[in-house]
Amino acid sequence: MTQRPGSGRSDHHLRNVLVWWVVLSVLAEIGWLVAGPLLMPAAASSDAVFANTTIVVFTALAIPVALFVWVFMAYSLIRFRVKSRPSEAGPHLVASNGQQIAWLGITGALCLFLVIWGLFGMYQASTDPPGRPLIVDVTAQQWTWTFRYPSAGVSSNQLVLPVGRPVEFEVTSLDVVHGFDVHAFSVRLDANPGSVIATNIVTPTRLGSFSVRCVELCGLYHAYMWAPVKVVSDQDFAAWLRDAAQGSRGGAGA
Ligand SMILES: [Cu+2]
Repeated sequence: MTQRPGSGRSDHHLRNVLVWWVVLSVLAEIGWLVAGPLLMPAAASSDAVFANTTIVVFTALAIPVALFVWVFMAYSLIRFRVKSRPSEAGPHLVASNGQQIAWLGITGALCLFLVIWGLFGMYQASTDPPGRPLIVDVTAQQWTWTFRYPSAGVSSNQLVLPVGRPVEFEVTSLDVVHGFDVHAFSVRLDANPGSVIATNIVTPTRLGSFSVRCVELCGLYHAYMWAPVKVVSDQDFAAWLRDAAQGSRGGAGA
C-alpha cells in the first residue's frame, strides 16, 4: 500500500505481504465457509435463516479486510524490527493516487453492499406474509411464561405452533420487564408490565423443538426462565389444541 521513496526493495516487500495475505485469506475463507454455517444456531423461520446468512456473509467479507491489516502489521513488526532505539525517524510514507483510489473504492463498495443488504433484510422482516396470522398472547412473570390461544380459549406453559402458518405474538408482563426471545424464529421483544406489544408476524418453517428464553435480567431465577417451543404439523396442532381445550375446561392448562 505504501512506498518508501528511494528504496528499491519496497516492491519486493509489498509482493511478499500480498502473497501472504492472499494465501491466508483463501485458507480462512474456505475454513469459514465450511465451518461457519455449521456453527450457526437453529433457524426455523425465514427471518432467522436471513440472520444466519447475514452473519456468514458479513464474516466472509470481513476476513480479507481484517487479514489485510493483520498481515501488514505482522510483516512490518517482524521484517522492519529495529533492535536498538532508532537514531532518526523513518522515511516519509506516500501512497500513490492509484492506491488511494483503490482503497476508497473497495472500502466504499463494501460499505454500500452492507447497507443494501441491511435494507433488504429490514424490508423482508417488516413485510407481513399473506393470510390471517394465528394470535398467541404471551404473558411473562417471575419466572415463567404463559401462552394463550384466544381463538381456542386455551392456555399453556409450552408454545405449540403449526408449521407454515403465520403467527403474531402479543407480549406483556405481570410484574417486571422481561424479554421475550425465540431465537429460532429471530423474534425478540421486551415484555413490559401494563402494555401489550405485538411482534412482527413470523412463519415457522421447520418442524422441531426450540425454546423461548427471557433475555432481560428480571430477578433471582432469570436464568431459568425458559419454555419449550414445539413446531408441529397442522393435524398435530389441531389435536393438541383440542386436548388442551378439554384440559383447560377441566381446570388445568396443557
Ligand atoms: Cu424474565
